[in-house]
Amino acid sequence: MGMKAIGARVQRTEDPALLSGKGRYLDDIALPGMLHAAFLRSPLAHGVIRSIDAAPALEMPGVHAVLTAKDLPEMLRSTRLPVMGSSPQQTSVMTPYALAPEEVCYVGEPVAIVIADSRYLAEDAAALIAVDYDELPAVANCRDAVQAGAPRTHNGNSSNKATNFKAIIGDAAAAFASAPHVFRQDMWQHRGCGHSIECRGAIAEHDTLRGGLTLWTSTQIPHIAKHVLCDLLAMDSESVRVIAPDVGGGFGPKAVFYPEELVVAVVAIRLGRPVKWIEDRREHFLTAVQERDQYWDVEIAVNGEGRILGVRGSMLHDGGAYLPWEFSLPYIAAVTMPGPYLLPAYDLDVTVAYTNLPPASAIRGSGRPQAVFAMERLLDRVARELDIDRAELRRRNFVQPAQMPYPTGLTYRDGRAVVYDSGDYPTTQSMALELANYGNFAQRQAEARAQGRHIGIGIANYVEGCGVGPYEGVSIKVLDNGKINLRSGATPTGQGHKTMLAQICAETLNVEIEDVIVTLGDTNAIAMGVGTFASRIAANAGPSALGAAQTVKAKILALASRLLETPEQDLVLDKGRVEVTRGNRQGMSLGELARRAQGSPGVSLHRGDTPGLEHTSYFTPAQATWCNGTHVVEVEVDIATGGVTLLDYVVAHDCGTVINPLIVDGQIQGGVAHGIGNALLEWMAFDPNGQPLTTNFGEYLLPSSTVVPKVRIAHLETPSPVNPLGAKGAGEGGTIPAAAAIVSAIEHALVPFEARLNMAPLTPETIIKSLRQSPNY
Ligand code: MCN
Repeated sequence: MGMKAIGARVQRTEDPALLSGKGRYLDDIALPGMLHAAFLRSPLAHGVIRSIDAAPALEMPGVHAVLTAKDLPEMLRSTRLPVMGSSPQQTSVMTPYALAPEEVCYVGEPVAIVIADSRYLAEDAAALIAVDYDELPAVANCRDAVQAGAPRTHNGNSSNKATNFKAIIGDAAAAFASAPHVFRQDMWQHRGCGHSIECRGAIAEHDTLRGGLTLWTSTQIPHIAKHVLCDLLAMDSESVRVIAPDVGGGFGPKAVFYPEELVVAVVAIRLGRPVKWIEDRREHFLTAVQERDQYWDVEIAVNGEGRILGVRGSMLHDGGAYLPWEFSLPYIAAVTMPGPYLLPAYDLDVTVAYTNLPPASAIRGSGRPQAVFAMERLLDRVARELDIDRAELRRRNFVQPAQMPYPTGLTYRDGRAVVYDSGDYPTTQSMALELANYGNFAQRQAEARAQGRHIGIGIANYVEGCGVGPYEGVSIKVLDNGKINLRSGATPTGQGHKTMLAQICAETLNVEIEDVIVTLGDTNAIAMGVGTFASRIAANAGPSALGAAQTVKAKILALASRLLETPEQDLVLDKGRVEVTRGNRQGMSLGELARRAQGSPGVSLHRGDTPGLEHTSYFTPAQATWCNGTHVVEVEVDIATGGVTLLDYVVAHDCGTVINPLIVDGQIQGGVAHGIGNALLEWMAFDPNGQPLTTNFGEYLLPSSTVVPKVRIAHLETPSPVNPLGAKGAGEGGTIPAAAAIVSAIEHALVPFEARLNMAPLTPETIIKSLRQSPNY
């Protein structure tokens, strides 16, 4: 009998080691002769470097080198880092140099690296380097950046606008001209960071005999990192190996290859000794990518029943000083805005502005939380103005399951149509409402109000184009001892990929999950890989694991059939053995078969056979697959303090075939925690000169266990037709609509005060400020 592992609540096999201190994170790695690095960083948000005097640092005992931009190889002095996933030549936007050669464009930009016997010495020496800057005016807000006469964020740039584009469906002007109701709203979400437990870090070792470079880095994208290193160091791909050891969280910021990773590699090659750099939390606040600053000014046109006729307006995106993933975030936001709703007309004008703030790139959700916030806040406005229940209004506007696959009318940047592959949005919402007891909330609210308590309920729906290509691969090999080796470019940062991939392999080959040995996050493990972001691993590596395991199974059965002189249909693969189902059930173990498949010296293999029981499969999806969900949240607002308590949090979620419900539940719970931070707490503040004001966890608040409720989760499984597993993504759906749902709930709690809340995070001060505008307060 086959074992059922796909869909089972399998405990994560990686956890016992990680939870008992046996994980191997970057800082656990110590190499013989290893030196330590510290970076000297710009104290200015914008300035020109006049001179650097590193002599006092170099004179310090224990200091081995100080490198500034002019000490780097010529290529790195003149070449900016590539946009992720492209080659350097394709870079059309501002990206950083390895070390700032002349101009610094945000506080924290690396200016020099010091290498010493210890990190302590390196830090002390860095403090001795004298840099003479000419300070230039800084732009600390994207709204300021696009004003006429604003100072330039980068010398030589003719404009602070990085790009301007439109997202268009149908004829918005016509839709608005004849619309019975039009409501306009501006909205804003503020900057935060990912704040994984483990900050960034890199160790580089140059093997002087082999000429090879190994970079251990706390990254989500080892294969992309390898490409960048090969390009910028002019090394061939056989000479560079990138390894992500255990990674203590990524959340987006580790899906960028940073200058520090490159510079650490350069010095390791230069000095012929391994070099380690571990980012501290303050550096993480200053220099890891951040996002969410977007200003939306949009209006919605609806008919008398609240059916959407069109949405139009503008969005301004803060790109920060550099754009490591070019315009991905604002594009994703623009394409996500229609959500699960029928939107006949749409005209969004998007501007991306540079500022003198840390570079903006994906944080869990990647532009989608802002778009969902904009759409859901507009719908709440319509519901209020037309006095329609918020859930009912949404129900009237859903794309229906029978309309799938549904082309939204939008296109991606490469011209391909945006098509929702599958999903049942009305059912997802109904499941959430039922679980949340939405039907009798009015009664509960009335009772609470009678007691002087202000409770409210909020709803938000989302769709997410996830599982994007181009591919992710999986190699599966039967080892001589019968165990199975699985290798992939998937690079977990907490998602449980080892368990998930082992489940698929174990079910297909009918072996125990523990017998699948998984190697991930190492460019030597598999030739090609892409990495972990965009909730793409389940939908890319998952089908690859299935494909590779199915091919290996076919090889096993074909070989066993020949060796056992039995037709394949009379064989069964079970518990690591192939057995004949009839007679004396003779058979062979997988280990014996693996050895036979490798052949013997001098003996020809069977004609047409390839040696070994192994196969590599790269699944290449034809398009993104679209997961969806509904969040319903209940809050209580203390109108004296502006404090918000989350009383209940419900998520109904559809990520297609759920490979491991335990992991998906964990992903949703963690994602919601992240969304709660975005909704209520996480505020990366800068002064008007671009100086960061929140650089520790006393100033920048993360949600703790006392804030985050246990999320109650319902699963709907609408399998995706895009991949043979039917899987869609689950890694970001917890975060994407959270701020929209929570702000909706707070506004609902404050209906007696007619509070209008259109930004996140909503701090107690903001809530009180809004309440004070009410004559009822
Ligand atoms: N899964 C499943 N069935 C599905 C979909 C997913 O069982 N149909 C499970 C799989 O086990 C998979 C996990 O959920 O390992 C997440 O899968 P997927 O949605 O494909 O997301 P990725 O593996 O590509 O992970 C990336 C995603 C992103 S973009 C961010 S940001 C994020 C996240 O995952 N960062 C995380 N989850 C995180 N979780 C932790 N603990 N730490 C982070 O840094």
